[in-house]
Amino acid sequence: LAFEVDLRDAMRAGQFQLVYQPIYNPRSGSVTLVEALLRWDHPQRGVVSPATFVPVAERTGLIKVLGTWAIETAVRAALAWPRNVGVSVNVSARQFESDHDLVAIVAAILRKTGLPPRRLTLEITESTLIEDAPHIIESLKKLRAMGVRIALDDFGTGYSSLSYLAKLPIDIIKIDKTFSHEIDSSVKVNALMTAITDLAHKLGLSIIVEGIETAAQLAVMRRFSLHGIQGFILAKPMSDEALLAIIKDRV
Ligand code: G
Ligand code: G
Ligand code: MN
Ligand code: NA
Repeated sequence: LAFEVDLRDAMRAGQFQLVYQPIYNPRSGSVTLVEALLRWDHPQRGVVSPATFVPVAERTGLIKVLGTWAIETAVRAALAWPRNVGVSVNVSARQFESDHDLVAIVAAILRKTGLPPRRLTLEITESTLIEDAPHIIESLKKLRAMGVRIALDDFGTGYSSLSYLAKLPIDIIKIDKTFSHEIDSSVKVNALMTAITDLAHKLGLSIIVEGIETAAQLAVMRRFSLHGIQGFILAKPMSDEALLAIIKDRV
């Protein structure tokens, strides 16, 4: 529990920050969307990954206040970007709990900052939706009605069938990095990519492929009709200043 106490103090001490990873349009090479990712700049431990502290924050419920901070900070950063560049923020299932009106929170952030709702995407994981909580589906519908886009993150790691996609209130599918990493070795992944992209186009969903690390993976992914590509070979998560420098001459 020392870690939990640490997290609360860290929030108060302003030790959390966001880094930003651009997502590129594979045809034009321009940046269309930017994923915001939490980092904890710990005075003793150094930079701590969200893979370590997000599960703790989820368990303790602190993810609600931390997640709201992340959405507001990302939205404020996006105000400085060109108007065709959106921002994408990860959200956890607990942020949809009934004592925490995420729809009202997002609406208030958009209202007070003036960011057009279309420029905000919220990423939810397949496992969050597979819990099939009707209240989460309801909230997603309200967010979409407001103009906010919803991305299904880590697609391919859960158990959802392709036909299940048709029922979800989503705009974007983010294909998990395990697909990118196996693409040059596996015929099966190729077949799956073909099936997923075909269906997504029929359903009117955009597709982003994440985790592209090598030139070979990039070349293979370019064969598919994608709306966004993301990965270390293109750009790593970076500070808002570094991102601004990139999008100024890439947009
Ligand atoms: O950035 P990195 O690869 O270390 O992220 C690890 C995990 O933490 C990923 O699953 C990512 O979605 C999650 N994560 C990063 N930033 C946030 C955030 O602001 N909110 C939530 N809920 N999860 C985040
Ligand atoms: O679960 P989610 O997709 O939100 O996780 C995003 C995480 O993936 C970020 O923490 C980011 O640091 C990481 N990431 C981004 N690009 C790459 C990549 O090319 N390879 C790997 N292994 N991780 C990546
Ligand atoms: Mn994500
Ligand atoms: Na993902």
